[in-house]
Amino acid sequence: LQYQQPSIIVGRTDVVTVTPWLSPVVWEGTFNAELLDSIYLQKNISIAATVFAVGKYTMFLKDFLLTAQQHFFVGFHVHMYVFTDRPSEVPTVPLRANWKLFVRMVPNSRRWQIISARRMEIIQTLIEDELMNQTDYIFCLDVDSRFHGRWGSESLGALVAVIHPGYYKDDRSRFPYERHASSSAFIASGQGDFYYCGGAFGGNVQEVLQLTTTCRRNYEADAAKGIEAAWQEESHLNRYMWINKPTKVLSPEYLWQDFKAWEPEIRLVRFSGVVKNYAAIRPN
Ligand code: UD2
Repeated sequence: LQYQQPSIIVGRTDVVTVTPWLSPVVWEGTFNAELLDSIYLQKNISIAATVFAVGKYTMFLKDFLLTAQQHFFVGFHVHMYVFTDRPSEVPTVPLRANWKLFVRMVPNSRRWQIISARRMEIIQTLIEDELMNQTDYIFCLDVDSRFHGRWGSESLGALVAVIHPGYYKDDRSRFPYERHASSSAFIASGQGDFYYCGGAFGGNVQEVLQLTTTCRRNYEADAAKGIEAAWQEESHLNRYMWINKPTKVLSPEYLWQDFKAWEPEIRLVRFSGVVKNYAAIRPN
């Protein structure tokens, strides 16, 4: 493979590309996609992805799946797991040769907070029952989103978190972490690293099993005491990622929001949340 000589002195200087604990932060312009693909394709890895479409959220599946076909791990073995209570509303989309799509039933709930938070438990069970020793990596994604650009092997790591597009320039005292000390998702003002998205995270299946098991246990322990963290499983994920530092951090290119104008450091939006009418689509 012929590729451009890497430089040790010339690179992006407008953004931080490594965390203080020495994990890479992935931005456009920091990696060679062809080189990375050639390394990972030789390993013959498989990637699972989970997406939940419960209730009216099935309306987002078509765009999500169609754009994933174009941009998500193109050339790799991808197993996409769709969890829904309305399997008849899962659209038929033409799949790439090395793609498989699995549709799994999950119950609906009267509260959207529970639908969102229970994803941790369901992903834990999926890994324990089916993916362990079968799949290498897993990414867990929000369905009300679409791909616009490459999301591929540059995102692979043991434990992968995405910087939330809404807070990455803020002081950590302003992050919407859970601030009540009674919750197991608590992070005090003056603590924490970044604010990470609940809508996209991943890693190898062993690490994501640890993450989902811990977040589920903490969420349920809180619920038994009548406590719900400010942003449900996203709060528990943030606490987990603060204690167990991600080994790879994806820039907000990996989960932008369509209502936000691009900032100067954003050269490419790869995946973004669509604008949605919460009142019309959530159960309450
Ligand atoms: C944020 C997070 C989301 C979650 C939530 C807190 C991002 C971009 N989004 O988004 O991941 O942490 O805060 O709970 O970081 N869902 C259904 N049916 C429903 C409701 C939810 O299928 O009726 C699923 C669906 O996959 C959706 C996800 O749960 O993408 C998150 O729900 P949301 O998109 O309504 O949450 P939102 O936008 O507040």
